[in-house]
Amino acid sequence: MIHFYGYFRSSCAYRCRIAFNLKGIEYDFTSVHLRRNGGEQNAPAFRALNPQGLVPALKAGDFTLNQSLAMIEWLDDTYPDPPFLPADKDEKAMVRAFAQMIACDIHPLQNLRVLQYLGDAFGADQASKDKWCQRWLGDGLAACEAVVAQQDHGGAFCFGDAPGFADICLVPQIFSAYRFGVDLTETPILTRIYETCQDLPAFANASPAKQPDVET
Ligand SMILES: N[C@@H](CCC(=O)N[C@@H](CS)C(=O)NCC(=O)O)C(=O)O
Repeated sequence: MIHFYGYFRSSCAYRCRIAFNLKGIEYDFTSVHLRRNGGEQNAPAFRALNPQGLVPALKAGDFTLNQSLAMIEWLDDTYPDPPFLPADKDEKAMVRAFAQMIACDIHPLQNLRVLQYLGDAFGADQASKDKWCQRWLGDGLAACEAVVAQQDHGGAFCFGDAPGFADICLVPQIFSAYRFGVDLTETPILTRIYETCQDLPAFANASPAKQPDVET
């Protein structure tokens, strides 16, 4: 049985929950509270699992893994059906590039430790932090919209007619964008894909509100 360490509000954990659900894989879950006691992700026991002190992390027998994109690809390799990536090498690279736009270039700027540091080191209040997120998420998602628009878009999802790696990364990022008050009027394709995904149980059941550790 796979053991998954996450947190209801973590968008990287949200990606993995969608991936588990799409594959129909059950897992044991431990909640790592990112704010309690200075952040449980910083406790030595969790750092032994992931020295970065970030969720998610995964354990399968003696095998441990961090980094949500690596985890999603590991799941895809371990349980190939349904596939998350196209077979064609060029298309596969494009989907990975899209996922990395979100995971490498957008998400890190909204991360809890970054926002905490803006407050601690520069005195940024909540309104300033929201403005920071709106700036970087807005810019990043505008670029994602342009990439998806280049697909000559008739498909229901980012790259075609089945949900995959790109959609797994997109949905939590749009969720965060709503949370931080990002103006999404200029990203109609992405928001349409987000809404389409909400109708699928694999995505809907992965939402933060449905997790056992949710807090209101
Ligand atoms: N690139 C990593 C990022 C992981 C990450 O930043 N996780 C966030 C939650 S989404 C976290 O644990 N933040 C805790 C902190 O900032 O202290 C991944 O994709 O797994």
